[in-house]
Amino acid sequence: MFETIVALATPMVKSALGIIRISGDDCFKIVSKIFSKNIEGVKEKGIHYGYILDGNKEIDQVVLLAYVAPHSFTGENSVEIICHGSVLIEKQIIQLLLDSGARMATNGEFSSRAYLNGKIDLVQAEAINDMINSLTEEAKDLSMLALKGENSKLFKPIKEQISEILSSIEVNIDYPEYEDIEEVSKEKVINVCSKIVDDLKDLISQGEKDLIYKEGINVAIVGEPNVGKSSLLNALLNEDKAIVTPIAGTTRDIVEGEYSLNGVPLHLLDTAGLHNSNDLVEKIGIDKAKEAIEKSDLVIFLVDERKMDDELYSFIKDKKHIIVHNKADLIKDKKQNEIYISASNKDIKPLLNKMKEVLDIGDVRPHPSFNNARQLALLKNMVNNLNIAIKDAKDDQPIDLISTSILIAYNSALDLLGENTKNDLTEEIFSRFCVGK
Ligand SMILES: Nc1nc2c(ncn2[C@@H]2O[C@H](COP(=O)(O)OP(=O)(O)O)[C@@H](O)[C@H]2O)c(=O)[nH]1
Ligand SMILES: [Mg+2]
Repeated sequence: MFETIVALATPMVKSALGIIRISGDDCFKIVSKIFSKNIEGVKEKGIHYGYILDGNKEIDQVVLLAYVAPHSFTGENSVEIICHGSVLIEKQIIQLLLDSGARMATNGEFSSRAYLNGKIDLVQAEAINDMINSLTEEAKDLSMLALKGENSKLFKPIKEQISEILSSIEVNIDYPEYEDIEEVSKEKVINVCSKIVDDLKDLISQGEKDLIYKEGINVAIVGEPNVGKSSLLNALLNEDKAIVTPIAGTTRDIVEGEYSLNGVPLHLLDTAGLHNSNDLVEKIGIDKAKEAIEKSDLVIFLVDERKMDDELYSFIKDKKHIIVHNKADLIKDKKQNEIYISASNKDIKPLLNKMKEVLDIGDVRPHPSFNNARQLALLKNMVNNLNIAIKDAKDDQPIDLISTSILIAYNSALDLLGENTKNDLTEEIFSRFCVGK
């Protein structure tokens, strides 16, 4: 029994059209109460044109899409009302639906229904959320593959292998008297589990690499006053976002910007030049610069034709960093293997190439990967437990002890795809979704 839920699927702002979604057992009955046509008996999905009514009063002229279970996103009877994009109309229609027996959907409840009704697995459900939150096209392409089920397809054979070795051990434990059942040797356990661990490790390293497409990287641009930090930010953003002047100490607050490096979102932080200052505002800016360095994953340490300040360098040398010489146009003696750019001339390619090298960013072709924290933690849990099983087998421990670790790994495999129905877990996942999705 699924209650009928309603939510606005589009943002609540003035727009050409708005979409209101309704799903649940009484969906058609409830909608019929406020629609100029009775759609209670529809047997096939269809488009209906008519009026939303409050008693006899016409509220809006709408197009209504009716989806008959199980052929809908949620797997239930569902309706999408396409109304005019007035906030007032949208609120009125939703209120009428609530008065007629529907209730407001919670975050991600439509996707959660799709999962509970077996339309998608948990990895696919997460992909929908990831897709909506993607910052770059590449990140979106990765999520699209997961949504299509490619990730799950990649993982299922691994899950099967864990299940097979586990069940062959358990048969041995449960029916030791049957002689025709082949005994599972510890050597076989070691071989099979080692192979699975290798496959899992490949998935983990790929997923961890792809995490950066979703989460992005904080890059702080750091250096003495006037080396051209703000000019570099502007060159990367291709706009005059930060103020550039020949006056040292121009940048006081942090100026931020987003740059897509082959699809990896870089959160750029242009900082105040680091030096000893007596100006209060500039001092605060310098403290903020230090904070930005702390939270950055990569520091671009900018120097110009002047001598590099070693004291300043010692401040960032333990972070992942790239030393870049700016104002290449003014530098005569260029050293080999050093990076020279000219920010004000937008000549920054050598820096982009170096960043790709340091961050290991190639030209990505979309490929299935498990790249969120939940998925990676479960894959690692499987590796840990299979490694325990391997070690126990090598130490000639009893087979039932070995099977305990494999069972834990198998449960994690089920959790990954959401086949282990634990509501607390799924509620937590879907709460991160938007309402209406
Ligand atoms: N010749 C030359 N001047 C530059 C270059 N990049 C920046 N500048 C100049 O250096 C000065 C300081 O630049 P700015 O970006 O404000 O430096 P910041 O204090 O590090 O943010 C400005 O006058 C810029 O026009 C460059 O590549 N070549
Ligand atoms: Mg500046």
